[in-house]
Amino acid sequence: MRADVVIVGGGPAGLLLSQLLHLKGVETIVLERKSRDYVLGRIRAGVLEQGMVDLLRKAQVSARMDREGLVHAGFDVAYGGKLHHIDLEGLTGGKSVMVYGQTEVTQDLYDARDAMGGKVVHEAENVALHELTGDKPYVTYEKDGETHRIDCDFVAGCDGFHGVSRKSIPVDVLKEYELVYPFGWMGLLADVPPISDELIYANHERGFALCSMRSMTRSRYYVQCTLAEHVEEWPDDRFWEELAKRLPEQVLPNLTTGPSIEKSIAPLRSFIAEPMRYGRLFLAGDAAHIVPPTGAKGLNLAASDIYYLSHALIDFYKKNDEAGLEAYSERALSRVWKAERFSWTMTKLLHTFPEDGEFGAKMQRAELDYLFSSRAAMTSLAESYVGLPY
Ligand code: FAS
Ligand code: PHB
Repeated sequence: MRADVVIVGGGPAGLLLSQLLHLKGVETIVLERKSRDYVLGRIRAGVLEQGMVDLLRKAQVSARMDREGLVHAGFDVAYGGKLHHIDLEGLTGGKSVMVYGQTEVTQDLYDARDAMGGKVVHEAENVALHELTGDKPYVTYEKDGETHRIDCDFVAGCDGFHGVSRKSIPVDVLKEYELVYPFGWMGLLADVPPISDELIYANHERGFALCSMRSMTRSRYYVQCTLAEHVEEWPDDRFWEELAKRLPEQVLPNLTTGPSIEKSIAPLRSFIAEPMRYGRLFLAGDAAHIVPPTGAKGLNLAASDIYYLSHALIDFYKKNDEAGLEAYSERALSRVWKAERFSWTMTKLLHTFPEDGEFGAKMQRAELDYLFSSRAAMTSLAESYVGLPY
C-alpha cells in the first residue's frame, strides 16, 4: 500500500490531521491499535479553546458541536469558602471556551472520516516505523495474522504518551523533560444536572476538586486523590461525600448526586519531548507532550500541533514549500511550553502539596489572594485559559 502520510494513532490528533489533509487532497492512512469502541469509550477532556473550535469548523466536523456544545464566558474558583468568578469574556475582550467532550469530538471525527471514505485501520498491531531519515520511509503493522507495509512520504506520530512514534527517535537525539505530581485525579461521570452552569475549580485543605459537565444533564466531577488509591475503594457515596466536603456551603443545595456511569483515576504529569520531528517523522499531541489537566490544555495542544502540521504538509504538497515542515518543531514547542507553564501554575495554585510545608501553603494562599485582588493577574490567567494565539 502507499499513502502520502501514514498517521499512527486514531485519537483526536490523528483523526483531525487525517480530516484536514483529506480536504486538501493529501492522502492518509490512520493506523489505530485499539478498536473504535475502545477509543470512544475513553472519557477525557471537556473544554475546547476557541482555536480548536475554529479548527474543527474548518475541518467540517463542527455541526453537532455548534448544536450541542456549551459556550462558557467564565468559570468560578472556590477558595476560602467563597466563589471567585473569572470573567473570561470581560478579561479577554470577548473570548470564551466551548464545553464539549473529547469523546464527542472523536465521534464526530470518525463519522466525518467514514463519510469521506477515510482509511482508518483498527486493531493494527505492532506498528513499526522504518527508514525515517531517508526519503522513502515506510510503516509496517500486523492485522489478522498478516504483516502489512505502507510506503509513504511522511509519518505523523499521533499515538499518545505510550505510543511507538516517540520511541522511534534515537535516545541520543531526543531530550525529555518530566515532572510527576504526587497525586492523581479521580473522575466520575454521571447523568445528573451539573451543580452550576459554569465550571468550579476548588482549592480546599482536603484537596482539589473540579465540577465540570458534558451537557446540562451529564456532569463530570474530579477530586484530587493519592497515588495509593484504587477506584474499587471509592464507592459512589464516598466520592459524593468527599466532593461535597471540598465545595463551599452555598453551592451544595444544587449538588445532584446519582450513580456513576464511569469512574477512573488519572495520574498527573508534565512532560515534553524535544524535538517534535525526526527526519520524516513528526510528533503531535500526547505523543510529544503531557500536561496536568488542571488547565484544560491537553486536547487543545493536540489541536494546535495539528494546525501547524497540517498547514506545513499542505504547503509541501500544494506549493512544494518545505518551510512549514522545517519550522514545525520549534513553532509547536513554543506554544506547548507556554501551555505547560500555565498548566503547572494552575496545578500548583489549586492542589494541596503537603511536602511544600506551611511556608508553601502560605505562598499558595498569597497567590490566590493576589489573583482575586488584581485585574492584571486575572487577565493573565484568563488569556491562557481561553488559549494563546496559534
Ligand atoms: P490520544 O492518547 O488521545 O490518542 C492516541 C491514540 O493512539 C490512541 O487511540 C491509542 O490507542 C493509539 N495508539 C497508541 N499506541 C499506538 C500504536 N503503537 N499503534 C497504533 N496506535 C496507537 N485533557 C484535557 O484537556 N482535559 C482532561 O480532563 C483530560 N483528562 C485526561 C485523562 C486521561 C486518563 C488521559 C490519558 C488524558 C487526559 N487528557 C485530558 C489529555 C487528553 O485529552 C489528551 O490530551 C488527548 O487525548 C490527546 O489526543 P492525542 O494526542 O490524539 O492522543
Ligand atoms: C473535564 O470536563 O473533563 C475537564 C474540564 C476542565 C479541566 C479538566 C477537565 O481543566
